[in-house]
Formats: sequence, C-alpha cells, structure tokens
Amino acid sequence: MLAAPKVPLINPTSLARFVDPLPIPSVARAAEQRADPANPGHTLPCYRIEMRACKVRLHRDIPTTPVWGYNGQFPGPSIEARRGEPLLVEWVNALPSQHFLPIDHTLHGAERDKPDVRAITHVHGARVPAKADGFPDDWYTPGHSVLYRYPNGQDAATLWYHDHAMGITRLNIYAGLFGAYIVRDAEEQALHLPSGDYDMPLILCDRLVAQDGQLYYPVSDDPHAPWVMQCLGNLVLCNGKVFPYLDVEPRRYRFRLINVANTRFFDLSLSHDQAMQQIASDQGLLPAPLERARIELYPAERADVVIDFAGFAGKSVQLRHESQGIVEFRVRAQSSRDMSALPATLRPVTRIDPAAAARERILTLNEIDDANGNAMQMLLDGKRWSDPITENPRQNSIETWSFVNLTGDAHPIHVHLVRFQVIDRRPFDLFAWNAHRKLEFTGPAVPPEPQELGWKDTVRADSGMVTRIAMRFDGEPGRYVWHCHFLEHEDNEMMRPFQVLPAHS
Ligand SMILES: [Cu+2]
Repeated sequence: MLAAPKVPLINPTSLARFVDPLPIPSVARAAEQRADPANPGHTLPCYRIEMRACKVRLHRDIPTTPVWGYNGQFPGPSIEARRGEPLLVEWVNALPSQHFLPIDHTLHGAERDKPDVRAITHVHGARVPAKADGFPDDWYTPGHSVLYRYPNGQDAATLWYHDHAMGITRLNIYAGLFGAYIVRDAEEQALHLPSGDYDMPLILCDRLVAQDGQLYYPVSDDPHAPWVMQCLGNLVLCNGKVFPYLDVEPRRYRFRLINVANTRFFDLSLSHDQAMQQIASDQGLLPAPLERARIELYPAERADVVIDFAGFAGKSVQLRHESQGIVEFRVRAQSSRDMSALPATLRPVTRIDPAAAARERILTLNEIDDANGNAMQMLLDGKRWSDPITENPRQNSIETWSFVNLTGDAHPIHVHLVRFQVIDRRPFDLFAWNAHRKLEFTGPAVPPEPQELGWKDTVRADSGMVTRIAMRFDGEPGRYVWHCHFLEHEDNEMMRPFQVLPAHS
C-alpha cells in the first residue's frame, strides 16, 4: 500500500502545454589545468562540479520546485569529452545536511548509523579504472569531494552521470543528480551528422509533483520501511521541463534521448506518423541508421536519433510518450543551409563470438515475497550486496552472462565498465528451473532486435526468458558493480559487486 501525499498532485491535463522553451543543458567548462595523476609532468583540464540544493521552475504554472543539481542545474551541465583525451572532474558535495526525500533505514547501506546526505558520482557507460567508477560504498558527505580521472578511451557515445550512493541512489537521482556526458571522436565527426546547435541531449524522466511545486517521492504505509518497488511520476520532464517546446529549423537534427527515470520506460514516437532515424544506442553508433516509428527506452538506456524537419516548415511536430505529446518542435519557415549528412552506413560493429567466451555465467533475477505475496526485494543470483563476490572475470577475457529472469517483470540490467552485445533471448521452463535448477528451453532463441545490434551497456531482461549478453572485460582490474537500473530495485539488493582479475601475464 502507498501512503497518500500531503499535498495533492498536479493533474497533468490541467497544465497548459508547450508554453516553456526547452532548456538545453549548458556545457561544463574546465575550471583549470591540473597535474595528471596518471602521467607525471603533464596536465589535464579539470572540471569542478558542485552538487547543491537549488530551485527550478518545471513549468510556467507550477510554483518553484526545490531540487538538488550538479552545479545547481537540473539536469546538470553536459560534460563534453573527446576520445583519447582524458579529463579530471572534482565532484564536490555541497548538499545540505538534511535529505528532503524519505530515507528507508532498513535498506542495506542506509542504516541509521549512516549520514542521511551522502553522494558518489558514477558516469554510466564510461570505461574507467575502478577507483574512478563511483563505487556505491565510497560515498562522502557534504564538505568533501573526490577527484576522478576519466580516460575517455572509448568510442563516441552518449553517456550520462548520476549519483550512485548505497541505499539512496533512487532518492539522490530523483532529487535531480544527473546530467549528460558526451564522448565524441574523429570517426563519428567524419560522418558529418548534425552537430553544434543541431545536436543536443533530450534527457527524459518523470516525477510526482505536488500542487505546491514540491517533488513527492512515494512511500509505503509502513513508516519504518517506506521503500516502494517502483516510482512512476504524474509528469514527464524533458531537460527538466514539463511540456516544453523547441523552435527548430526545417532541417536535420540529432537528438540524444536519455532515460534517467527511476522506473518509467518511455515509448517514444513522433506525431504525423513521422519516423525517426536511430543512429546510436547506449554505447554509440549502430552499423547503419535504422528507421523507427517507435523507440522504447528502459531506465538508463539511450538512443540517438536524427529527425529531419525539412518537410515541416511552418508546422509543428510532437515527440510523444505513448499517445501523449511531451515535447513540441516548432518548425520555422526558413533554414540555414543544411550541410549535415545521414550516411547509409555508420560504424561497423564486429560481433563477439559467444564460442570464444572463457566463461559462461548463469545468473538469476529473483524476487523475495512477503507473507502476503508482495514483492519485498529483488536479488541477483539469489545473493545480496554484502555476500562475497562471485563474478570475477579475468581482464581482457570474453564472458557470456545469461540472465535467467524468474520474476514477473522485465528488468534493465546494467554492467559497469564494459560494453556488451545482446546474443539472444530464449524462453525457459520456470517449473523445471525451480524443481532442479536446470535450464530447459521451451522455444527457439530470439535474436536481438535491430536496434540492439550495436554496443549496449544496459539490457532488458524479459520475464520468463534467458537474456544472453557477451562482453570482453577490457579495462583495469578492480571492483565494479552490476545491477538492475530500476533505481528502487538496485537500492534494495538488486545490485552486486564484481571483480576484474588481472590478466594472465
Ligand atoms: Cu529490477
């Protein structure tokens, strides 16, 4: 049971639509050059990004909303990186001493002896050494900071950064601690895709917003254990606004769709039956553009799309979630000359041969129910966060991981450090598994969907299916995490550490 909010929530149909311009997150600027900790005698650009409380206006007719933002912005500033050019970020915790959202002290890592306000930033999809990955237990309190070095040794892709503090990640991200992290490279640049003013992130989430403008985070009716298994908002936000509009030219644009919601998956389409050309998924370019009428994004997934407004001069086009317009593009009559291209091929993606795997791991997604049959928590392979590490891939080795989903729902599973490929999904006999932990398939393997043929870092593991991924553990040895990206689940044990062991010399 959910407790009712003190102040009634806003009825979305009461809001005037498309009265606020779409904000485009500012681009972070390096504050200074600092010594490169990995390369004595050299310096690197250093960004200083401060987490702090701020007030924002989500919509013209909604009173201001207190949030937490990186640099006091919601979303935080976009970090722009180039492949092969490392950078430093000093992540500063300048948050207040009190949390404004309801902490569940019964959750692992959020016990009463832990400070309420803790933070640690992770760049989702970044290949970074363990010490800069933002391990959930490495949180720190207001008045402290960490200096992280990002090598950016990876292909151009739309990544994003967000809080990852143990047991309160769902609250810190909900409060507003997220932003885009964009990696560019020369190969992508050579394609002449829309760039500059015609290339921007569209960061999507939903929030429960009360009539006084406050964010409401749902709680159970048990005041001692307020955790809830999902959080779905009444309002959809794009770049921190409800129902924004964007003036566009009648030409091609590149939009980087990022789902930063706690639980919501987005089912995106355009009005006028207009198709989008998907050019990239989580970890960068697809082999070729893919025409999509609809794009589904689970939490943490990304899709870069090119939309051509050339045929819509003087008209408007809406981006929809399900059947509801959430962003309006107002197409001007005139355009500057569109020098961009949409090449027929983008970047080859060499398939990983699953037969080359040094190790094949079978990992279950399970649910533990209470006496009434309500879900209490979800586990990965039946283990808790504090159980000893069991996934210990060897550096540079290939592994396949099979997610055996024993629960009634799909879960978006994210593995830190690596990019992976989806091999297939295959239905299995749940009763046979429960009886003797044996995988008996009940149908043929389903190949990945066309948009899943690029590099991914988050995969939808469907109920009743075995979802198989393959990856090479390129990166430095050390301790990372893998988890469900429904934030309510990862905060309640659906997260496990893994250890990359040094390569055999
Ligand atoms: Cu989950």
